[in-house]
Amino acid sequence: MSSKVSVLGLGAMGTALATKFLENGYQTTLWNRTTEKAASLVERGCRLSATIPDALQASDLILICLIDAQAVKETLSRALQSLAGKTVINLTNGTPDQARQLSELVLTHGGTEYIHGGIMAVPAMIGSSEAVLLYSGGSQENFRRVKKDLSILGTGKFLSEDAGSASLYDLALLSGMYGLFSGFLHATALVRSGEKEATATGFMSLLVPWLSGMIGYLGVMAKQIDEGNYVTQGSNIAMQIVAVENILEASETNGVSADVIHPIKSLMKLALAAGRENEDISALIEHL
Ligand code: FVH
Repeated sequence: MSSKVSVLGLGAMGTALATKFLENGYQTTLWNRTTEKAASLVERGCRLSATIPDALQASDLILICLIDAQAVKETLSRALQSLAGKTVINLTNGTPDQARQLSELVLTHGGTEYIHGGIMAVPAMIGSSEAVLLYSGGSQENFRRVKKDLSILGTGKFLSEDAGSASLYDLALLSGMYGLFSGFLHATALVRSGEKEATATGFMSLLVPWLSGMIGYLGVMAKQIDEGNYVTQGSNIAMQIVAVENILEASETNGVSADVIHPIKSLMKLALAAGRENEDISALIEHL
């Protein structure tokens, strides 16, 4: 366990991370491109580094949370000589390949460890057990050395020694979330377009139980996918495409964009062309 940490990046998330370390008694050193953002944390006891090398030299445990991988690369490239002996935890969203490239950059410049993290939480959740942080890269043995430090931020899950693994799962989980949000937005727009009095909050009493039921069905679909057996449970694709076409027609009539619905119709058409009319919607995975 370390008693010092340097946090690079003081956006909404970096600030939440630094706050938790400070509250847990760590000597917390900060660096941010825009130094003014550090003011309130410095008032509370954090140290502010004027340069990136200074921030790296202040601690052996380095947390990075910037907007994207390019910003991380640019930032580290200005302090490569200070990476030796450092354990770098990069919590910046990115692709698996970007994580692997950053891992190589850190390790070839003498870094002790590069661990990539995917934060499955919003800033207000940081520090609670509901905040799940996925980690990968380095060895499980080395992860154990920093596990206690990282537990301050939330529930940590080490996935694999491949630095890209945490990003893969992070992006996959976000993909699920954006699919859900897209459906919610379209459904709400459709209801509001057809009912003058309808409100988004009022619609929740129908939408939430419906989606909860459908979430329960994901387990059935997952089993079908794993077994490669898409025999319908009663809702075949030939029937479902008719409903999707009706959604598209009603949306057009009401002047609601159906941009988020069109892709599933395209996939259904591909599945039908492949003779899958009697299969379940899980079969669409074969066309992704
Ligand atoms: N906030 C959230 O809900 C999500 C939750 C899940 C994880 N994400 C990821 O966390 C990364 C940072 O997100 P953030 O919310 O802190 O983002 P911002 O508040 O926009 O802060 C961005 C920071 O990045 C710095 N920055 C931007 N460009 C550069 C650059 N070229 N060189 C150095 N630093 C750069 C920016 O600095 P400044 O604008 O204050 O000077 C902020 O520190 C992100 O990957 C999320 O996907 C958050």
